[in-house]
Amino acid sequence: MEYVVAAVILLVVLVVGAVGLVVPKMRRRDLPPPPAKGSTTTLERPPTVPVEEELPPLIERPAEVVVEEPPAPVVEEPPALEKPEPSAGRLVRLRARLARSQSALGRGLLTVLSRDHLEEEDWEEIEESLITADVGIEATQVIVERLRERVRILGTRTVAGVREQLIEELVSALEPGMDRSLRTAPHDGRPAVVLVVGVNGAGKTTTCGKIGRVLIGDGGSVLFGAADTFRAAAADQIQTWGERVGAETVRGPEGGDPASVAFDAVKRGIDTGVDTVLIDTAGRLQNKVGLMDELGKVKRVVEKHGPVDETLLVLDATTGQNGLEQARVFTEVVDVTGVVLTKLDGTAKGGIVIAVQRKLGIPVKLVGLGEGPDDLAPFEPAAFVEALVGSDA
Ligand SMILES: Nc1nc2c(ncn2[C@@H]2O[C@H](COP(=O)(O)OP(=O)(O)O)[C@@H](O)[C@H]2O)c(=O)[nH]1
Ligand SMILES: [Mg+2]
Repeated sequence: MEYVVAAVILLVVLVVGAVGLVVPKMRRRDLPPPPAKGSTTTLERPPTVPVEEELPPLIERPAEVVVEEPPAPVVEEPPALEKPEPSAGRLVRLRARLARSQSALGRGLLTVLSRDHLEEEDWEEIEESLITADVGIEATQVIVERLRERVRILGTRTVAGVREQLIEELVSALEPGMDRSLRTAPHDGRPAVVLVVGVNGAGKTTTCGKIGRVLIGDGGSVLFGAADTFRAAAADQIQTWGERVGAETVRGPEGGDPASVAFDAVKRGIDTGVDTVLIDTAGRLQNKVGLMDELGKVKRVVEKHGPVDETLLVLDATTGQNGLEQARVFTEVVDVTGVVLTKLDGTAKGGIVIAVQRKLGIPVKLVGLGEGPDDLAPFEPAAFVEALVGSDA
C-alpha cells in the first residue's frame, strides 16, 4: 500500500513538474514570433488585422449597398433591357393626364353650355375659358365667332349640340390635315437624322430619350448624339436613356464642340447602320446670336453627311404665351419641322397647343404627358380636343 501511495505521489510530482516545464515553454512559444519582425508581420496580420478590418464593413456595407445598388443595375446590366410600350393609342391612354386642362376648360364650358339660351355674357364666358386655357386671344376670337355663327345658322339648341360644334371648331383650329408624321425612317442607305432643339429645361433630353424608346418599341434601332456638351450630366442623362433600351450614345468631352459630337454621332450611325440618329442639343438662350451660331453650326456640320430629316422644337406647355416668343427665335435659326409640347400633364393650359400651331405655323407632332419613360404620345387633334373638353357631362 505504502508503495502504491509513494508511486502516486511520485507520479503527481512528475506530472506537476512536467506541466511546469511545458506551460512556460508554450507561453514562450507564443512570444517568440514577434522578435522575428520581418516575417511575422505578414504572418500575424491575417488573423488579427482582417478581423478588425472586417468588423466595420459589416456595419457600413448595408448603407453603401442600399445606396449604390439601385442605380448600378440600370446602368451596368444592359442585358435586362426594357421593352417600351407601343406608341399607337398612347394619347387615348394618357388622356386622364389632361385632367387639369379638362377641369379648367371642359367644366367651365359645360356650365355655360348647359344654360338654356346663350346670352352675350355667356359667349364672353366661353371666350374667357378658352383664353384662360391659353388658346390665345386671336384664336379664341376666331373660334367663338365661328361657333356663334354656326349655332345661329343651325339653330342649335341643345347643350350636346353646342358642345359638339365647339369640339369641331377646336379641332379645325388645330388644322387636322397637317402632316404630323415623324421622318425617322432610314433612306438612301443612311439613318434618318433628327435634331432636337429648345430652351433649357423644356424637356429636350427627356423627349430624345422618349422618342428613342418609341422607335425601338416600334422595332427600329436608334443612336443618340449627346451634343449638349455644356454639362457632363446632360450626356450622362441621355446615355442612361440609351442604356435602358440598348441604344448607343456618342458623346464628346465636357465643354467640347457640340457640332463635332453631332457630326461623329451621324457618322457612327451610318457606320453601324442604325435607323435613326437622335441629336440632343444644348438650349442656352443667353443671346440670340450665340444660339444662332451654335445651332446653325450643328446643323451645317451634320448636313455634311446629308440633310437633317426632322428638327423638333421642344416647348414647355407651362410657360404659356411667353414660351412662344422664345420658340420663334428657334424657328428663325433652324428649319423647325415639328413641335413637341411637353408637360401638358399638370397644367390647366392645354389650349396652348392651338396657340403654338397658329403662331408658329408648324404642326405639333408629339405631346409630353409626364416624366415617365413612355409618357410621350403622337399628337392627334380629335382625341386631344375630346380629352380637353371632356367627353362626358
Ligand atoms: N411633368 C412632366 N415633366 C417633364 C415632361 N418632359 C420633361 N419633363 C421634366 O422636365 C425636366 C427637364 O427635362 P430635360 O429633358 O432635362 O430638359 P432639357 O434641359 O430641355 O434637356 C425634367 O425634370 C423632366 O423630367 C413632361 O412631359 N411632363
Ligand atoms: Mg438636356
